[in-house]
Amino acid sequence: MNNQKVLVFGSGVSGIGASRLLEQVGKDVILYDGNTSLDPENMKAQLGEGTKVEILLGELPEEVMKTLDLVVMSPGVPTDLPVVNKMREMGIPIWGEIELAYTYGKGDVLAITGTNGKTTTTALLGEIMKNHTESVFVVGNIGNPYTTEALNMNEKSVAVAEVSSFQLETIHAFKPRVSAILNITPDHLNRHHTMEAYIAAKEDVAKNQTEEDTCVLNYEDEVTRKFGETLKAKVLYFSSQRKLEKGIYLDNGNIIYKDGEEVVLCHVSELKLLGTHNYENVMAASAMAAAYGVSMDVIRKTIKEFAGVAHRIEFVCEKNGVAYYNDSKGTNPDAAIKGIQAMNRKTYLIGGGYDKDSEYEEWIEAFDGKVKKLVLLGQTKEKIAQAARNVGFEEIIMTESLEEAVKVCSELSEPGDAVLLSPACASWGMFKNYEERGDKFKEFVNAL
Ligand code: UMA
Repeated sequence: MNNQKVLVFGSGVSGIGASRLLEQVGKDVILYDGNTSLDPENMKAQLGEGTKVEILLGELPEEVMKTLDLVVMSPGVPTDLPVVNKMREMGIPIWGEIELAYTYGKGDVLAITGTNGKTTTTALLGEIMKNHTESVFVVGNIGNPYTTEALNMNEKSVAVAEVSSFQLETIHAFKPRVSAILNITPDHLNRHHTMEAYIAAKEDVAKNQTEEDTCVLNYEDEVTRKFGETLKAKVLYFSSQRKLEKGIYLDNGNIIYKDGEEVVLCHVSELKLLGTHNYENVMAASAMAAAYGVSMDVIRKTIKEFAGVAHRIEFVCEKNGVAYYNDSKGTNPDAAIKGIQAMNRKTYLIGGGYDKDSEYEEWIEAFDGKVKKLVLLGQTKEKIAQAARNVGFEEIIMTESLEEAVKVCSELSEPGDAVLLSPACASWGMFKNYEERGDKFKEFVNAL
């Protein structure tokens, strides 16, 4: 890359990572952010001691634009802002942080995109790869910017990258050895404007892949299934609904990999992850690993051990035959519906918290006979109790704290039951954030 003067647009974790990388490879860097209330000193501190990165806030003057050889966009900055269009018209190349990291990173890339399940699949594939080889980096939308790790990679490294549609809008040469699109349903339409544009951004994950690469796709998603027919890369489908001629699928609860002969990876009851959406994530990660050449033994061992991403239907432990799950990330009724749907045992459900003006009836209707007691706490407990009665659910216990809720559940539950924290509410008022709430829950459970 010969470009000398580079503007990094956006000063969040992504912009900081990109600026540091660029500075390390000898570029003149301007870190730019539209938000004038940011503190430049704080930004300098994040960039590290002795940084020469110039900081610019507010309007971006045209005189500055004229000096630029390259712009590196943060994912959250829309690519059709007037100022970005202007720079494009001036002929300045516009890259995303993924393109930048890919340019300087070494080794192979395994990239995961999709509307739902990206983070779990990325984390699981990261674990599989760590059990397969030494130098593995789990990066991207998952929260660890790819740019932060790029210069630590060598020829034998593997980057397992979660890539969002925002990040894919600004790739050019980015070419994963193995890619996956898990599913595509409407999301982020305020940014992409149309479903077509959103789909196109996701599909770009495979645009530079060639015959020696593989793209893993969901056979049960019409969009991704059809996309597979257009690809140069090898395609490996996964399906939770039917047997496939070639690929990975669920058959009577068994996860089967078929490339010629059928290999049983495991039965879903051997997994710690729960719910069909998670079985799909397991299949996608396994298919990607298999396509990369990881042995079935390593895949099998890792998928059975994987307890999920922290706070998302995370398996905590089993005590006295009762399985405890932490779904503190279930901060709204929609997310909490996924939590209860994933349970395959009778469940003591802990809910309630900060009031975000949500309605709870739909959540309670999704209990589907599985909830033995709804154990409530926090500001919303009366409101949820009322919603429950409105839809004919009366099995309610009121508590004063999370600790008390855990205690009540442990006393009432019997072997074979589950206890699930999936509050359908934010944690504020009782905890700093959902992470702290989930960590406390785990602490109370482990202390039982
Ligand atoms: N900014 C401007 N002008 C604008 C918009 C934003 O100057 O018009 C500035 C803001 O003032 C702010 C900065 O841009 O200072 C924020 O940049 P950012 O939104 O790209 O946020 P980062 O902190 O850099 O985090 C980004 C991803 N954020 C988004 O895509 C919104 C993170 O994904 C990602 O983990 C991180 O890079 C590392 O790669 C988060 C996310 O919400 C988790 N992703 C979406 C999702 O998962 O649904 C796509």
